[in-house]
Amino acid sequence: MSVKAQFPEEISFEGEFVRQEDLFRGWVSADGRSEYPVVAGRYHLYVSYACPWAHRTIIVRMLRGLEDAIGMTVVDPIRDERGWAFRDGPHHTKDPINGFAFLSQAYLASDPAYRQRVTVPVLWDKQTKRIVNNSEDDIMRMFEIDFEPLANNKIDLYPVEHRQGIDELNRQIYESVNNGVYRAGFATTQKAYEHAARRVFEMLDALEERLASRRYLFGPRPVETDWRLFVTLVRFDAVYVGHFKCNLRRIYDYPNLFGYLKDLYQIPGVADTVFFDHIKRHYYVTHDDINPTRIVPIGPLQDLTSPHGRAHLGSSAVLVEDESNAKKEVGT
Ligand SMILES: N[C@@H](CCC(=O)N[C@@H](CS)C(=O)NCC(=O)O)C(=O)O
Repeated sequence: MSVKAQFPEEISFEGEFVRQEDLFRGWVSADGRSEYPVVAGRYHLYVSYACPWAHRTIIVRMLRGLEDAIGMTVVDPIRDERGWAFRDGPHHTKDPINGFAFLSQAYLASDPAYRQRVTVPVLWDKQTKRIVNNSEDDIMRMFEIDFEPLANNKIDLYPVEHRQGIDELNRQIYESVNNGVYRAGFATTQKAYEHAARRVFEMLDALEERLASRRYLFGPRPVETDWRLFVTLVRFDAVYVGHFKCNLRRIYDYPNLFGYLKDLYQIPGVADTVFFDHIKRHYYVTHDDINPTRIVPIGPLQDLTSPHGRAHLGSSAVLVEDESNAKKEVGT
C-alpha cells in the first residue's frame, strides 16, 4: 500500500521523517565583524503563533525585552499549497514591512534559487532586504547574547556555568521530544511511528523524574532549555496526543511535567505568546494528509492558570533587571 507523506522529500527509505536543514545562517553581532550589526529597528521577525520553533524566538524576544528593537509579524495559521501567508485576521496581519502576500517572497528575494520548504521563523534585515537567518536555534542565541545592547531585561538564558549541560540536554530533548513528536506524526510506516513515539515517552518519563527535585531543568531559574521544552509541552495535549498519535500519556498525567508547564506558563508575559486557536487550527487543518476531514477537535479542557504546586521546590528566581538596574521578581 502506498502512503502519502506530509513532506515526501523528507521521508527516508524506512518511512522516517528527516527534517530539512536551515539554509540562512547569517549572524547579527555587536562585535563589528558581521555584515549585520546590532541596530534597533533594523531587523524584523516573521513568525507563526502555531509553530513551536517560531514560538521559542517569540518567547526569548519577550523575555529579553526586545519588542521595541525588533518588530514582529505573525502569519495566518492556515497554510495551503502556497505556503505561509500574510493576511488580516485574529492575531495575525498583512506584512507591514515589505507588503509580501506570502513568506515565500522573502525567501525568493534572498535567494532566487531557493527550492526548499518555506519555514518560520525568519529574521529579516530591512536594510539589505534579505533573510539573515531562518534557524530558530541561531535566532534564540542572537536574542539571548548578541542583542544584549538593545535588551531591556538582563535575564540570562544561557548561563556560562551550565552551557555544556544546556547544549547536551537541548540535543536530547530536540531529538526525542521536540522533533520526536513530528517524527511520530509524519512517519509513513508503523515501525518508524512506534520507534519515534516510544522515544518521546522515554524522554518525558526521564524529564518527569528530573523535575521531581528541581523547579526548572537547571535549578531555580528557567534557561533556554526550559523554553525549548515548554513550546512542545504546551502543544502536547491539544495536538500531539491526537494528531501525531503520541498518546501513551498526556502531559496532564505527569504531575511534575504538568506543574512545570503551568509554572512556566504563569511567568508574566508567557501566556500572551500562547494562542491555542492558531495552534489547533494550524495543525489539524494544514496537515490534511494526516487529518483529511480538517476537523479541529473541541478539547482538551485544560486550565494552565490553576495552581502549579511547584513552590515547595524552592522559590523561582526569574530575576530580571530592568534598565534602572532594579531587580524585579517576575516569577511566582
Ligand atoms: N527552522 C526549523 C524548522 C522550522 C519549521 O519547520 N517550521 C514549520 C512550522 S512548525 C514550517 O514553517 N513549515 C513550513 C512547511 O512545512 O511548509 C528547524 O530548524 O527545525
